[in-house]
Amino acid sequence: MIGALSFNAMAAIEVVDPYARATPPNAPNSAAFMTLVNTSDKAIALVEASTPAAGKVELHTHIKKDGMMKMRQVKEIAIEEQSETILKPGGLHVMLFDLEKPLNPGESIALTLVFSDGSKITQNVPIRVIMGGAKMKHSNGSGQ
Ligand SMILES: [Cu+2]
Repeated sequence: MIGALSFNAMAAIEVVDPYARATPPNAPNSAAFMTLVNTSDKAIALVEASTPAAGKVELHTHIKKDGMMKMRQVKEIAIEEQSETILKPGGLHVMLFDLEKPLNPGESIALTLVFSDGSKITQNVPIRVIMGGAKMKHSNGSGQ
């Protein structure tokens, strides 16, 4: 029975219900969200993400500072063993800078996620309208 051994090596992380925020015509940035499920018995971290739809992709979180929610770049997003980490509006997210074109609801983008165990997942991420998050601002944007 050759071949059964390595099958699970790439499946330690499962990407559940991914989605990206739809943008108005001139918005340069957006974000992607999802639930990352770690089915393995060791902690794994999301360390990198990329998509052809954006010029630059970063991993971000929100922190509350002086009563204001601010975004901050993080080196990695940890997913503990036998656990899940939720990326959602107002929390952890995959930040998409310098969009190639507006993200239209009903379309999707290809998002590649790289994990600390060396595995890589490329996922089709549907674009959705997300209410209530339009006030997100970045201090390190291009200013346009
Ligand atoms: Cu962000």
